[in-house]
Amino acid sequence: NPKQKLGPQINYTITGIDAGAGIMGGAQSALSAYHLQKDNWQLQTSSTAAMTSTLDKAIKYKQPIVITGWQPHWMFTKYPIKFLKDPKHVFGKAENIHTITRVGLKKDNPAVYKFLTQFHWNATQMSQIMLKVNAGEAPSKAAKAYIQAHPAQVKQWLSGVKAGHGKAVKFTYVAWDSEIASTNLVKQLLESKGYKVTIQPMEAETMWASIATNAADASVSAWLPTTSGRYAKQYKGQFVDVRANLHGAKTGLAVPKYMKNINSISDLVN
Ligand code: PBE
Repeated sequence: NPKQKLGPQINYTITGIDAGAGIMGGAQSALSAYHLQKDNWQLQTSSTAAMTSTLDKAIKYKQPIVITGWQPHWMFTKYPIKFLKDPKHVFGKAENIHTITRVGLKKDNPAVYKFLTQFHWNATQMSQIMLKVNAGEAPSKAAKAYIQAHPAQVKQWLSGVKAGHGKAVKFTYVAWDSEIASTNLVKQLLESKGYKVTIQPMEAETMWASIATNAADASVSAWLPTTSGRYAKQYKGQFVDVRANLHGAKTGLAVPKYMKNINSISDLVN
């Protein structure tokens, strides 16, 4: 019933993900910036898997739901959902996914560093791996298939990159769907040049710490400037921000498109 107030229908609850995610900090800031706390709106901590499963059920029964949503992610392909407008820019304006390395990598491994300065793609391309992995395919297999299907792009990425002859490279990442796709692709690309690549999933905070302390060489999973902004600030000078490898990422609150009267975070107040 669209005339009914939204809050009571969903217990004033925004369905979120893991507490360590930057988007949860954004959602918490949104609660205060849009004065949602006076109505007792709250942010529920869970996991990406639990959130998307709750979303799946809500959509199935056409029930209202408010989630923490982001792109690139298959939730926007699989479900008819929309971002809520964020006129106060609590979730930032432009967000990109960056490649970062430890400070000494450029000197120790110029070829891999060169490759990292050349590696970039877009959300549509990333989705080709992400959707297959969501459908149950092994990330390494999906990454290999991407490489086979995009020879010209692969040639550019690897242009002038010297062979590794077994040299070890260690990537760290957070096991978000987008980063599972990009990190596995980078692994396959560098392995095709003869590098011995390990990829290690960890919490966001640990990922940044391991780059800053030289425990890992690089990561392609830094969402900046807003989502992981606090880590970039904390470790300023202790990592190298190589480049944005994907432009046009976005985080925010999202709802199913059938919630026609809810288009902005400020609409949650009524
Ligand atoms: N995410 C996916 C992450 C960055 C990538 C939006 C869940 C976060 O909020 O930290």
